[in-house]
Amino acid sequence: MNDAVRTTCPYCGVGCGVRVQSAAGGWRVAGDDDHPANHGRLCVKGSTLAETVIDDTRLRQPMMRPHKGAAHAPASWDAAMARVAEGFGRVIEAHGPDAVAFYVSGQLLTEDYYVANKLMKGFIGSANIDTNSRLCMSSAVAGYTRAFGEDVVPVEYSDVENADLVVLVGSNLAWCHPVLYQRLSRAREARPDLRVVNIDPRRTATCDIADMHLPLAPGSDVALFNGLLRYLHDNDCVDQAFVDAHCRDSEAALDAVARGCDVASVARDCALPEDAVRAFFALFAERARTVTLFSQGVNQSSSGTDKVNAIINCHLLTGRIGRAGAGPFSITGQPNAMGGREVGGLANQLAAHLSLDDAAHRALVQRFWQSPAMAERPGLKAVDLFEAVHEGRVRAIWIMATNPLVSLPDADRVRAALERCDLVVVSEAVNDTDTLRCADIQLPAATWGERDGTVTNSERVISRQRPFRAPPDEARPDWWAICDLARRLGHGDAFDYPDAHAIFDEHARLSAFGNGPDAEARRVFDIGGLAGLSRADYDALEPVKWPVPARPAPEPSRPYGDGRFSHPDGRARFVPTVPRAPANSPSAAYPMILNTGRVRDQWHTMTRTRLAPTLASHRPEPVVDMHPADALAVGVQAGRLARVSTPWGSLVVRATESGEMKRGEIFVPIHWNSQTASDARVGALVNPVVDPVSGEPEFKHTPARVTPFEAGWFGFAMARHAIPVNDVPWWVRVQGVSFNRYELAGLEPPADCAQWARSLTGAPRDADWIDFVDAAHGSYRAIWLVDDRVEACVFIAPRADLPARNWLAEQFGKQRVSGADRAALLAGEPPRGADTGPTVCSCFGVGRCTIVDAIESKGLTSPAQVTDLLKAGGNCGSCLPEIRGLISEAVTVAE
Ligand SMILES: Nc1nc2c(c(=O)[nH]1)N[C@H]1C(S)=C(S)[C@@H](COP(=O)(O)OP(=O)(O)OC[C@H]3O[C@@H](n4cnc5c(=O)[nH]c(N)nc54)[C@H](O)[C@@H]3O)O[C@H]1N2
Ligand SMILES: Nc1nc2c(c(=O)[nH]1)N[C@H]1C(S)=C(S)[C@@H](COP(=O)(O)OP(=O)(O)OC[C@H]3O[C@@H](n4cnc5c(=O)[nH]c(N)nc54)[C@H](O)[C@@H]3O)O[C@H]1N2
Ligand code: SF4
Ligand SMILES: [Mo]
Repeated sequence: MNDAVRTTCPYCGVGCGVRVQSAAGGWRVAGDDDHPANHGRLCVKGSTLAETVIDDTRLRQPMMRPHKGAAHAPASWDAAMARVAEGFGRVIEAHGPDAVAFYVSGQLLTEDYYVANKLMKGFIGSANIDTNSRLCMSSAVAGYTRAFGEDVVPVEYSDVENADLVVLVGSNLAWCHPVLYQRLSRAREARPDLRVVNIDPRRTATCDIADMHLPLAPGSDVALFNGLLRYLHDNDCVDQAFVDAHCRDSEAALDAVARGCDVASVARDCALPEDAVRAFFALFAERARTVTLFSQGVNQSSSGTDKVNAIINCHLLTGRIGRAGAGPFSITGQPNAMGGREVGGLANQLAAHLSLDDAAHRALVQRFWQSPAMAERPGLKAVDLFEAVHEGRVRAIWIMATNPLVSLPDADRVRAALERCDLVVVSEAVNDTDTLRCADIQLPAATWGERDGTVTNSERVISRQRPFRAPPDEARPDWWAICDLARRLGHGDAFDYPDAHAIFDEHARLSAFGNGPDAEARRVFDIGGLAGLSRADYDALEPVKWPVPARPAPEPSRPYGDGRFSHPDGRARFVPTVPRAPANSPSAAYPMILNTGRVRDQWHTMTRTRLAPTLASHRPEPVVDMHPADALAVGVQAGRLARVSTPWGSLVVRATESGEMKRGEIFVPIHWNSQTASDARVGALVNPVVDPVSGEPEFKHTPARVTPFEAGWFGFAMARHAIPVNDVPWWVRVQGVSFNRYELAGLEPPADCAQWARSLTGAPRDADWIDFVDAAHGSYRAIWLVDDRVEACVFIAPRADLPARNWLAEQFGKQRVSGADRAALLAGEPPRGADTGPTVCSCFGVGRCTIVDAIESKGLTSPAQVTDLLKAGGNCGSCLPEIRGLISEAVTVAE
């Protein structure tokens, strides 16, 4: 790939390098062998990026509506920005700077993020800029800051590989950070002595490489790590020299765990067997090279910040920090979550790791920016921000690169808030999202493939995102639109950037301003060495890990490798932590605990991943996953529909029993929204309670109830064209290669199925329409052919067990269907052996039945043999846990 453009994947915080090249009719995306995060590897989401570069679904010009409820009409950028500036200006003048807000995203590039933050905090003079990172790792930011005096992640990917023990806490690494998971998995194969412990109430795919799984009671992590702290203390694992020289407040933290934190109490509080707790503690005690890698099971909790500090306390006590193979590692979710932290994107931060609470820091930044109006105090955190919009305290808001109507807790209240807000501006890449529907002004953003700038991944590696195509029509970079508002508000001089490079240069200079070993505002984040790059050097910038000070240290410096932390006295702080139960406990009315999170092949609110047919095949539908005994108790059957209700909202999805759930706990994925399903926006159900320190919502723990949804009929339709399903009571849309699939259900079956199906699919009267009414079973099947090619098919039945979709999908790939296929189509039964089953390996499209057949007929006993024979698992490896599961199922059956 000589002429390939080197850029980075727009999905997760692993931050893999990709190479993009034009190919027949589109693009070819491959892993970048030279990128330190992935060394050429990609997961299935990265590998299928080319499928998502589609102009049809893009927002391609600014749109405005004259008033709420009116239709959006195209506008010029000039007219749209004039209205944004007029609206913001009017509100600021009448109600002050705190009556306006930006709500931004860890999916902005650092350059976009920097100017948004500069405009709000230094020129509008308010700190009402918060980001979706509030929902993501703000607890980690708060925990690191309390402990170290600065938000610094002192771990890198090689530490995960070089550790002797990796403790995963609240992280489904196999699905959410697949390339790092593969690196860990290979390290474990190379060094069988490396141990992995997975701490998660669910038995996730990540358990595949875990030597030990602790399915603790939801929310009980502080109790577990407090117990560990006491155990380490009682069993002589204290690195006293380190604690004495580099820490403070160890006594207070140890005092806090002196009572009630013995193994027996911990086991009770975490609902774990005593032996398991003891075995984990002993493992941790004996292995000096320990990385504790944590994610949303820790952060998204009303005690998230304490969970983080309970973990860090154990690392400080044992001196396992600032050394190779050891440290507390908050893995970031979004591609530029780390860049957002650098520019101070949260409402309680200032740029360049400076503190908004510190007058000297504010003065420093004001000097650097030459700003007229610095924010004096922290702004509103995400949940409070939208509450303020609801109350009318914030009257104009600009939302960028995030979809809060889907991703915030109590999301219906967020919709109500936006509906009553004077001015809602939304910058989006696509032309339909729940949030965009509420916008008064829609601004078309350039997105991945078009944007130019930098991102920083979980291990602090800054990489370039480079464009390989022009933005469609009027789409423009976010930084450009922000600077345009700044100009219109009278701050043109400070926002006169010709390009992203100029912004990066200023960001790099600010990081070095007042910084240095003995400077007034010393901090680890320093990329002064990247200031003054020429445009050509910036364009050619290789991935680089910060800090990058102007005068580089002789050795690449590992944060806190010298034991000097960022607090003014150079010492890290132990933070005493006391376990707290989650905010709301299950009750008689809401007896279950609703946990929410991700599936392997979808990204957030699906605006990009929903376009890739390959990604739709692994988990095509939203589900509620539950324990079979709970399902039985509430009268819900796997494969049928269930209603999940909480005090905040409800949804209806198919029930499933993956075997991963404990009794009393249910799991619903976060991805589906009003564009992809009639009734599956789980954000509407989530309790809006937040952690008192970080303001991060408790997404993993809402009391809930599950009841059967008594559908009178089930069905599905597949069609080459989009069909209007909005009048069908329940539907889910799934993207196929050359068709759309709609799963359907309702209460009363249609009176005349044929007429209903024809009108649904839009088939003309004289269509080649073949159908079959099975009166005995109350089912109906129809196929519509155009020139012997399948145009659409519809199946309706009183039961949920409808024909296999995968085989039918293949018929859409054929130019002509044969006579035998026609008969099979109508029967809804594939010819024997033709059904490959639900997809397991998305990369090579290998189905469950194919794999099970091979395992059984060839007697395969390892995933490697399956890969050799069928390729499955041979690319990204994300499906290896499932393949291993199928092998062990086959063995169990054979036994
Ligand atoms: N495929 C995919 N990958 C992604 C994303 C995506 O949308 N799709 N999003 C990215 C983003 S932004 C993020 S933030 C990351 C998130 O990555 P992860 O945090 O790994 O993913 P989640 O599924 O949100 O939650 C992780 C686990 O926390 C567990 N958990 C729930 N409650 C508790 C608890 O009380 N204690 C403990 N110890 N565990 C608990 C859940 O059961 C779940 O398995 O993923 C990133 N990667
Ligand atoms: N229930 C529940 N809710 C959660 C979570 C959970 O675990 N459970 N996790 C939370 C977490 S960790 C996160 S990170 C959030 C994520 O939630 P969101 O940030 O709301 O999700 P995305 O779908 O990533 O939204 C990004 C939007 O930006 C648009 N976009 C893409 N590129 C660009 C661009 O260049 N410019 C602009 N202006 N727009 C662009 C996309 O089309 C998309 O609409 O969800 C949070 N919500
Ligand atoms: S692990 Fe997958 S989603 Fe994450 S950056 Fe790499 S290729 Fe992209
Ligand atoms: Mo996230």
